[in-house]
Amino acid sequence: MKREIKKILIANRGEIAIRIIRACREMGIVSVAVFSEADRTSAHVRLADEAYCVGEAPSAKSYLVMENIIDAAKKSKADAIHPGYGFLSENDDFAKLVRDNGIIFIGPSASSMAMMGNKTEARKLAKKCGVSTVPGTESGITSKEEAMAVAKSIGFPILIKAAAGGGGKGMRVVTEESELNDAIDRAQGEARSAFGDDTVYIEKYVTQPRHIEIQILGDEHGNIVYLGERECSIQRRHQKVIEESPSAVVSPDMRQRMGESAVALAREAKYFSAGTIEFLVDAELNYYFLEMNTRLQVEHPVTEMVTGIDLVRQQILIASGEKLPFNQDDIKIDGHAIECRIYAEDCDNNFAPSIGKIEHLEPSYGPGIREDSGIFEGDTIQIYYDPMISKLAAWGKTRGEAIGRMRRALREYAIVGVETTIPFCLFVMENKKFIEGNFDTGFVAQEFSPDKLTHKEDLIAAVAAAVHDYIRNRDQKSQAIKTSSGSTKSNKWKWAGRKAGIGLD
Ligand code: MV4
Repeated sequence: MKREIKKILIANRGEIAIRIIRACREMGIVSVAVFSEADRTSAHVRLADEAYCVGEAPSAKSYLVMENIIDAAKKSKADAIHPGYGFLSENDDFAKLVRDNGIIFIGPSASSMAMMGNKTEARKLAKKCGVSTVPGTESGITSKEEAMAVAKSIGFPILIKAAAGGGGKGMRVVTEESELNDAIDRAQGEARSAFGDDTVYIEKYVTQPRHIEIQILGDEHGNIVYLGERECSIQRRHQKVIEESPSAVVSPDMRQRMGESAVALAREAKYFSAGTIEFLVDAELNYYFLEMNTRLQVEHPVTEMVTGIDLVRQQILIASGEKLPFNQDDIKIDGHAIECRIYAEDCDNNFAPSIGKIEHLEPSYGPGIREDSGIFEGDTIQIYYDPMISKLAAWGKTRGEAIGRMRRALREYAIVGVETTIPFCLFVMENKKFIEGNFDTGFVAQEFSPDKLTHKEDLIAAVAAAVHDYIRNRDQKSQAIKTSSGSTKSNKWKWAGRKAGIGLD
């Protein structure tokens, strides 16, 4: 069935709202923003064609209030709602409510979302269609005796997970028998308070895994394709920081096997729209189904850069009832893309949120660089929402070229007013293990400490040295500038001086 989409309400904020507005504009579709009282002057509101206030600053009183979003869609006469990621994007009740109100939901069916939202149901579905899962319980555990029997048969260490969870919430590693009962009580308590459902299940604990996920696209006519993988192992406390495509360890054969597993699972769930199937990959490159995300993901740009396919445009076309315009054979992976998430956090101070006004903003451009930003100079970063303010991505013909471009772009980037994770991203891009492709989800814990960051004190000392030498040398037309330690590091110190607005030529 063909449905015409002329106007889309975007039930989100920040960079992803802007990403969707851009797709709308390219397709001749009118965009409608929603905003909380704290976001009245935010970038997504300024870029949309129309905007409606949906409530007070806290998300629970605005972006998460389904009725307010529906009201705004009706007032604006939007044909469709795009939920972005986070907020209501994986809420099957919301998808149903949208459709019950005669509005197109740009995403999968409510039943696919509900199926994948329950982690034990998703695991069962994976097993049913022959996709490997980590050894463990079939469903939620019903007694401690059952849990002990399963744990003994698969062997410690094991991991207790919440059936309603995902993203690491309510997880507990158990290394020996004596800890099991206590760990179950705690995991159930955590699951109850976080999700209102204390069902927990058990899996064998895979040590030092990689997190690799497959992007899929499906239409409402049963066509499903995979668009390669994304390597997402560089995480900090279950928060992804760097993603890339392709993964340094995935061969064409492994990509095909993982891709076909992902498509089999999506087919079983009668899935349409964009979706992601997450896998754990062990040291021997065995892969195990972890969970499925039924939304557009933060890291979708790296897939777009290596496939040339606009995922948001495809989501919109799929929602209007169109068939996918390509098949599996048409999809080719070209080159390599890396994304760095820029958070307004202080990586020198345990990644504490950094709020305040963006006094000065100097983004990076140039060959192979894409930025999906949610902020403009003069904007204020507030406490209410996710601290991710922008995503910087680099494409290269090879992984090495992409890393080189990313390093250059991170060094060019200047944000004054809030602290950001740019120095952390630069640390990763300069790390030997990262460059070799030799890392897993333990990377940040094992490799990172704040003393490995290029220190702000270094920059201040550099500026001081540059000023000193500038004054001393201004009549001598000297190009080389001496540092306080006496070594000649012309470019670096000149660069530091320029960053501080001091001309040195
Ligand atoms: C695991 C695991 C090891 N073994 N499951 C964390 C988030 C959630 N989606 C699943 N997670 C894990 N599940 C088994 N059986 C290790 C993790 C894990 C992890 C996974 C992906 C990325 C980062 C991670 C960091 C710590 C633990």
